[in-house]
Amino acid sequence: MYDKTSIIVAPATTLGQSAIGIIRLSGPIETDKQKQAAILQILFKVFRAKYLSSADLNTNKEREERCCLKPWTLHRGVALDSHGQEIDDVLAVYMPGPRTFTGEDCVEIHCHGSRVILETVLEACLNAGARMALPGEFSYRAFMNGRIDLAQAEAVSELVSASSVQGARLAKAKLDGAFGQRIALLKEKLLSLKAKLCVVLDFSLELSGDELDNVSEAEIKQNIAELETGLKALTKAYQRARAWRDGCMVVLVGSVNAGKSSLMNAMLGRRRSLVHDIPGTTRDYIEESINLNGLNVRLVDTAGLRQTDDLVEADGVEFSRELLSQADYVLFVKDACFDLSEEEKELLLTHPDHILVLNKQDLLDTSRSIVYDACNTKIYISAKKSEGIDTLLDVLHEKLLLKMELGKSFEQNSDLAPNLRQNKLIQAALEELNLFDLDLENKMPIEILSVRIDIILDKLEEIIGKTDLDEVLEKVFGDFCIGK
Ligand SMILES: Nc1nc2c(ncn2[C@@H]2O[C@H](COP(=O)(O)OP(=O)(O)OP(=O)(O)O)[C@@H](O)[C@H]2O)c(=O)[nH]1
Ligand SMILES: [Mg+2]
Repeated sequence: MYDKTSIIVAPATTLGQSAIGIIRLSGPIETDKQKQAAILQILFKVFRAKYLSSADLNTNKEREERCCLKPWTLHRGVALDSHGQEIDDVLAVYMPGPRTFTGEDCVEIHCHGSRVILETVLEACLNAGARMALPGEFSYRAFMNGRIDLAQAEAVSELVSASSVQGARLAKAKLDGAFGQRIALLKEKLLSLKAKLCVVLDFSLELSGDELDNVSEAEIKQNIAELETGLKALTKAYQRARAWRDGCMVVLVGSVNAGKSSLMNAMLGRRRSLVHDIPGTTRDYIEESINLNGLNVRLVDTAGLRQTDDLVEADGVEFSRELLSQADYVLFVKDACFDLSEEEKELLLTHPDHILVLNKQDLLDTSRSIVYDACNTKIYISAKKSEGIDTLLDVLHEKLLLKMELGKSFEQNSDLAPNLRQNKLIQAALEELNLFDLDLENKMPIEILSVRIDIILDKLEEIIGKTDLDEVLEKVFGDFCIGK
C-alpha cells in the first residue's frame, strides 16, 4: 500500500476560498545532523524567507539559517511556483520529527486560501520532489511511527466528519487515547484469565475443565462476567456514539396523500418536498437533516404505501419499506379523518418505535371520534397550517433520547465511542466469550479454552491496531480524505 520513504504533500485545508490555506509535507527524519533535512531541500525550492534577499545570502549566519530553518517558528516569506516566480506572501514552519503528528520531519506552508495559489504551491512541491499523499497517509504514518494507535487514527477521521458537538467530543476523547486504554484494560483481564488457566495447566497436562478446583472456577467465572459487562458496555456505547456522530434516522411513512411531504416541509421550516393532492406524488425518498436540540436527525420522506401497478411507484413503495426497517424512529403519518386499516395497524405493531402523527386536524370533524389504539404515542397536527409541529419535535426528541439511551450522562460515557469496524470486532469478541463460557460449562479441555482466549485477544488487538494487519490498515486509512 503506502511506501514510507518518500516525502508526501497534500493540502491540509480545503482547496477553496478561505482566509488561509495550508500545504503540509511530511518525510522521513533526517538522522545526519550535519546534513540539511530532505524536507527542507524541498521547502527551499518553493519558499524564500523574507530576510533572505540574494545580497544577504553571503553572510555565514544567513547561509546557516537558509540551510536549516529555525524549527517550530513561523517564518515570513514568499512562495515560489515551479519556475521560481513569486506567487504569494506566506508563512512557513519546519517541525523536525519525531515529536510531530506523523512522527516524521514536517513542514507547513500557510498561504492565502485561494485554490489557484494552493494548487500552484502544491505543484511546485511535487516538481521539487515530493509525492502527492494518498488518502489517510499522514495518519497512517502517525500510526506506523507509534504516535497514535489505530483507534486514535480513526478518531482523526471521525473528528473532522462529526455532525454534532457531542460527536466531535466523542472523537476527541478517542483521539486522546481513552478508548485505547479501555480496550487495554479488557486485554489485561483476558490475560489474567489466561494466566489462571495456565496455572491450572501447569499442574498437569492431563487436567481437563472438570478438574478445575472450585476456587479457580469461581475466579474464572468472575473474570468472564467482568469481561462480558465491559464488552457489552462498549456495544451499547456504539449505538449512542453512532447517534451523536452520524445522527438518528427518522422515517416518515404512511399511505398516499396522508401529508408526509407536507410534514417534512413543516419540520424543516422550508419547502423541500413536493406536495400535491395527486396520490403518489413522492416516488423517491428525500433526506434532510435537522438539529433537534443538538441531536442530528436525518428526516426521510418516503413514497406513500399503497398497492400500485405503476412500476416506478412500486419500486418507491418497496424502498419505503426498506427504509422503515432501517429507521431509528418512525413517524407514521395518517390522515386523521380516516380510520386505521388492518394493514396499518399491523405495521404499527411490527414497528413499536413510532409516533402516530394524525394530520389534517384542521379538517377534523370534532363530533366524529376515531379510536387509534394500536400505537404508543399519537399527536394531532396540521402540517398545512404548521400546528402541533413544535410539540411533535419535542416528543420526537424525548423518544430518541430514550431509544438511543442518550439521556445518560454524556460525560460519564465520553470515552466510549466505538465505530462500526470496532463494534463488529467487539461483537465477535463477545460471541467468542460466550463460546468460552459454554466450553467451560461443558468441561472442555483447558487447551481449547485457552485458544478461545487467544481469539478474543486477537479481536481486541485488531481494534487498536496490529502492524501486520495490512488489509485492515488499507481499509481504515483508505476511507480517510486526502491530507489527513
Ligand atoms: N387540510 C389539510 N391538508 C393537508 C394537510 N397536510 C397536507 N395536506 C394536503 O394533502 C395533500 C397531500 O399532501 P402531501 O404532503 O403531498 O402528502 P404525501 O403523504 O406526501 O403524499 P404522497 O407523496 O402522494 O404519498 C396535499 O394537497 C396537501 O396540501 C393538512 O394538515 N391539512
Ligand atoms: Mg409525498
